[in-house]
Amino acid sequence: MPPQGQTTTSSWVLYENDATSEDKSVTQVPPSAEDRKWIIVWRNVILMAVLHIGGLYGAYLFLTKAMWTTCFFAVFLYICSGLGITAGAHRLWAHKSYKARLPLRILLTLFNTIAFQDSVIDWARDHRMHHKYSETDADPHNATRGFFFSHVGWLLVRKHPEIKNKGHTIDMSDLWADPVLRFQKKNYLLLMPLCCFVLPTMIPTLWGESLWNAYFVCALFRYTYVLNVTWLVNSAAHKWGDKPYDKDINPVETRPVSLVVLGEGFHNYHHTFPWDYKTAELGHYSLNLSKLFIDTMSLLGMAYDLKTVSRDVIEKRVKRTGDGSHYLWGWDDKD
Ligand code: ST9
Ligand code: ZN
Ligand code: ZN
Repeated sequence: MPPQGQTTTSSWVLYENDATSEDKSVTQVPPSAEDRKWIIVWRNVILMAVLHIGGLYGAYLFLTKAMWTTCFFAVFLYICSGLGITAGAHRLWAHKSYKARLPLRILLTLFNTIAFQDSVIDWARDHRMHHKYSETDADPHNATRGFFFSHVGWLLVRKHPEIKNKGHTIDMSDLWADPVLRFQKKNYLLLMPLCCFVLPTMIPTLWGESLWNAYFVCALFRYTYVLNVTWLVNSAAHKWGDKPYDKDINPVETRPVSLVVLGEGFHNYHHTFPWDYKTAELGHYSLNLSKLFIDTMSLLGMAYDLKTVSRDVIEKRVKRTGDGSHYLWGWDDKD
């Protein structure tokens, strides 16, 4: 059952197809200037350090010693677990930018558990806070606290009290209503180690790989890699790039990031129109594998009610708040 305080209604518009709503009142709270306390959680610091050392060693084995089938499997797990975050936790559950039938919800929950970024319900709660209170103390990875904090530092310290103070304004009742997500959350401490570490280590032994190589390549390297590219959306994509849709916010468009995060690097667009299932205006498949996945699922009848934004609405917004880098001002309309 949802914990108390998680079922309040709110008027936020982050996942509704409310293309006319450009009410920024909820996102324009000025960043707090107070000095923030860093209450370091040493257990997390040590685990992250050990994970990254193991991940780097796994990268070395990936490049030098592992069987090609093992490397292929690691890339396969990267794509699957990545989709569990992009097409699952992010576009389906945090933003409700499309709807999914039960088999797809089960598949995406499995993929999401391989990614080990905590349960979908916890992930989506933080992410809804990130959009609603963007770049303030109530944003869990507030990018105004610097690159390191928004990348990984926020997972190494206690959360700012504002997150807990304002947390009750986020309605999570829709996700608590999904039995698949309730099952994942309830059994997370059993399912996550199995999906993220144990099975990725066991499966490559079927084609003769050593447990050692399989563990470091398919579990530690693949997991560390996916974590870091995901975190780039919070750090780099809030820092370096163009702002064709809204020059008054920090999120930017970054194609290099988009390539490795399966289409999630068009972050200025995404923060301007969060309910678009493409998380990008154009959504060319080469830079947006998640869109290819959702479109394929839609053809198979597994995904439906895909939300998007009309070109007219985008153009008006670009002209009103863009920084002038949009192709409407001469940029070549190609990916
Ligand atoms: C990870 C997540 O890495 C990464 C997320 C990235 C998001 C990116 C988004 C960008 C867009 C999408 C792009 C995708 C691209 C993907 C590409 C793939 C190829 N609202 O947390 P606690 C309250 S996870 C409301 O313990 P502490 C609540 O009452 C990595 N309330 O705070 C809560 O209790 P409960 C693996 C909230 O003690 C209570 O506070 N995981 C909210 O300060 C306590 O919460 C880890 O490393 C909220 N948002 O601890 C675990 N939040 O939960 C790391 C909290 O019972 N985390 N409350 O309701 C931790 O250890 C701890 O959370 C902590 C803070 C130490 C960081
Ligand atoms: Zn963001
Ligand atoms: Zn989002």
